[in-house]
Amino acid sequence: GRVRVPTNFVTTISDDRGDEPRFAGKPISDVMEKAGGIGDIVSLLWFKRTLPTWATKFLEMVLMLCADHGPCVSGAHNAIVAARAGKDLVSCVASGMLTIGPRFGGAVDGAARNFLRGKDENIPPFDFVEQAKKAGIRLPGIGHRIKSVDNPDKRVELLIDYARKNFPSTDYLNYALEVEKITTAKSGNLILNVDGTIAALFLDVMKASKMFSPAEVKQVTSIGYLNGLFLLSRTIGLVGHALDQYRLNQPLYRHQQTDVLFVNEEIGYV
Ligand code: Q5B
Repeated sequence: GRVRVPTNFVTTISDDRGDEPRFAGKPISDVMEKAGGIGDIVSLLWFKRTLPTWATKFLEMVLMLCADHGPCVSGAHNAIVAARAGKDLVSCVASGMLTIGPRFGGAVDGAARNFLRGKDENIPPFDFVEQAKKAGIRLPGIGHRIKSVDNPDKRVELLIDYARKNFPSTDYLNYALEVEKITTAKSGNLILNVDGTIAALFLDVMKASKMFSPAEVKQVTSIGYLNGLFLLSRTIGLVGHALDQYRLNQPLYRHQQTDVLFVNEEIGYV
């Protein structure tokens, strides 16, 4: 029979060899005719399937709600400093993106893994919190620097409201909210944060859509899909912050010395 020449690359998401590009096997003219929005494109290129509209709309909500959170968060701050150092747009965005990680915006996958384990293994929320405490772990998806029980995060409220109205079930969200009851009893800022809410709700998407095998759920929560949602969304804000600084012709940033505690072993605090 015919033998394929060995290749150096394997790809499974897109193909540009025909008259028009294909996303997950579908010609883009077809995709454009049927797609309601960017959620359908994420669905095809990341998950290689057509998720139901209630799920693609959820993805779009995440992309819109997380696009920016002001100039003071790590990512925006870095992008602004880089822009003021005269760096090009790609460098500014990369500088901001590189701060996305387990403390900032990149806790989504970790939260999904934890809530998946907690809920599927029927770990009582109190024990779930205690186990993390004993292990000295900060629960991913829990806690916020400025948002709290008294200053709730509107993004979280909007996502929960949408899910309650449109998802067939919200078992993982319900579990995460039980965990939040335990953590907020300890401190008002230990709320289910935006990363944790996205995580719990994406677990609900996978369960309620019945389109993911247990092995796929494991893979989705382990290889970075969900942090990708925050990354994709926040890129919009990072571009915006860099352009804003160029537009305002802001000078090189230098941090105020008075805002630094200089510690020297010989002379002590100054
Ligand atoms: N404690 C977020 O901490 C933050 C605990 C905890 C158990 C926890 C912290 C954390 C997990 C990572 C996470 C996503 C660093 C956050 C985001 C996007 C954003 C950002 C924006 C945007 C805040 C004080 C005491 C200590 C800790 C305990 C804290 N967190 N215990 N589980 N998760 N969360 N990140 O306020 O006894 O005093 O030693 O790491 O989910 O990034 O807008 O800013 O859109 O840009 O700095 O929304 O929660 O508090 O670290 O000083 O801790 O609380 O053990 O206890 P803080 P810390 P103790 S959303």
